[in-house]
Amino acid sequence: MGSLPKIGITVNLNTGELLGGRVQHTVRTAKDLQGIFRDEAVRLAMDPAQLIYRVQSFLPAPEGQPGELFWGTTLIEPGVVGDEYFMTKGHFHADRSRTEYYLTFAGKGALILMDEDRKTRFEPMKPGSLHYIPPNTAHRVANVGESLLSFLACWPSDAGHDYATIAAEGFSARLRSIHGIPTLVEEP
Ligand code: PAN
Ligand code: ZN
Repeated sequence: MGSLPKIGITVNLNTGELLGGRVQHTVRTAKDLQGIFRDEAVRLAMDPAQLIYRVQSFLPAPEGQPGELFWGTTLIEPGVVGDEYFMTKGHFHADRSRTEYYLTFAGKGALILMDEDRKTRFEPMKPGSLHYIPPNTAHRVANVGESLLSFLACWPSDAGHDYATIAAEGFSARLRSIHGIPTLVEEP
């Protein structure tokens, strides 16, 4: 593999995939996403091993240590659970002041953002679109296209991940395919 940069990682510019020995891999299948989708019965009827998304990350310091930056590429399969697109769990950063960038490589997506007043909005994602996640903002990504969606994220090493708040309270709105159009629908 020619000459690698010192950290031993290259980015595939078509897909955003990270290549190199220090990349950590996380896989989320249907069985890992209990309570994430609106229609839990549909999720339970799916093959538990159905791949929903993968994360490839480069974490050059212990999580929680201040001053470093982390990189991670997320690859979300196309598909739906009922009328909801395959999507990430979503989280706030444990340190609410910490921000993040997402850069889309491939596919068609939606970055769903909810502030601490529970106001939810989304930004369309397409190859080349750069997104800023402000402080105090929960974030999750849905694949609204028919091919793999991939994006690269960069976030501070002391951001941390608070999944519990979303697990308990969810987002205030869900992105659903209504007549084939991605539409944010307020939760009752
Ligand atoms: C991303 C996310 C990644 C997976 O790297 O962690 O897209 O989403 P979940 O963590 O919600 O499962 C990021 O936002 N890091 O902070
Ligand atoms: Zn994040």
